[in-house]
Amino acid sequence: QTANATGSGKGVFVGTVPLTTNSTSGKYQLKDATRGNQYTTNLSGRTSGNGTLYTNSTNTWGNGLASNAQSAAVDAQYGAAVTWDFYKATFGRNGIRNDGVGAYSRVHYGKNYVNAFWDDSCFCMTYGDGVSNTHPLTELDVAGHEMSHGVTAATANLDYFGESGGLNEATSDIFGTGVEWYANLPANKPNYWLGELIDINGDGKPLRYMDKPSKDGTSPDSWSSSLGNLDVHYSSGVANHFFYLLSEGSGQKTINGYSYDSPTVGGQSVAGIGRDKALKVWYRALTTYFTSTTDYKAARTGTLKAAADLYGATSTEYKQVAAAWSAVNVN
Ligand code: ASN
Ligand code: ZN
Repeated sequence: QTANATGSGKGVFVGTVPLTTNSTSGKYQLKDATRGNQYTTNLSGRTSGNGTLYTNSTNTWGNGLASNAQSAAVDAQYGAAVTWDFYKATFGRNGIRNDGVGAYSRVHYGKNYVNAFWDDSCFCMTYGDGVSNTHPLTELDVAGHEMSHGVTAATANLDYFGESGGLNEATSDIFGTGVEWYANLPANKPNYWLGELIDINGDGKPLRYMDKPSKDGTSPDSWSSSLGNLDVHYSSGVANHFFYLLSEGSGQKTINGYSYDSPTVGGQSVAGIGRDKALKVWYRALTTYFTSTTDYKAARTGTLKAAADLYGATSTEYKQVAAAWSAVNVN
């Protein structure tokens, strides 16, 4: 006899959150039958295999410290749950493949592994424990980023190199950030930066900045003809910047306690249409117009078509999509 139960977890980054779990023969499993049976396993430092499903005698998980092996699992399981809810609530999408099937998460991958990744072949995401095995990569925007690679694979399937690769990466950053805003956790105030809590470079700084990608020291703020030569995690910056501008508009802003000063090409001004509409434009473009070989020029065309479908070809939304692309030199 298996039943849904409401537990409570304390993650490394999410703080204290509710978790839907399985109650079965006197114990609990970190598995969520209300969201496609998504579950989380412990790899205990291994780099292969499915890992061991987390079980517990009580329905209270983790203690917020990375030294407790359940804490990163709470982040991962909660991240998968909120990502599921974000796609459902924002786009009406029923899971990564829109088929109601959940993905699973594996934590404690390898030793001192400073990355996280999605793998379509296992339909799962995997998190390392970071430097000294004490900085797990389980932040919410990372979870949303990795799961969104699964959505891209199931839809436009953007090739993971050149400009299409940058658009693939940006899609994961855009929806990963969308997940963070959707969850709106006190322990993880939403913002337009990626990985701001995980200290991935050991300097306390975020991994990427959507408002001004060049703040990472490498990503360009606007398009040039050599963009496609960059690693996809840098060529993504131009689309991330487009998304920030379309959501919030150009100029100096303080949002939720975070300060942004987003540069634009030629001083092009952009009036933000709000994050929710910007997300819907990107999602419709991804699922309707983008293909494996879409480049930045085609992304402009595809998002304009999406905006015309959603809001009309004479709408403010349509005009601001055009303005935001022009502001990052995509014409
Ligand atoms: N964490 C990285 C990403 O999702 C892994 C990779 O390089 N593909 O982009
Ligand atoms: Zn990625």
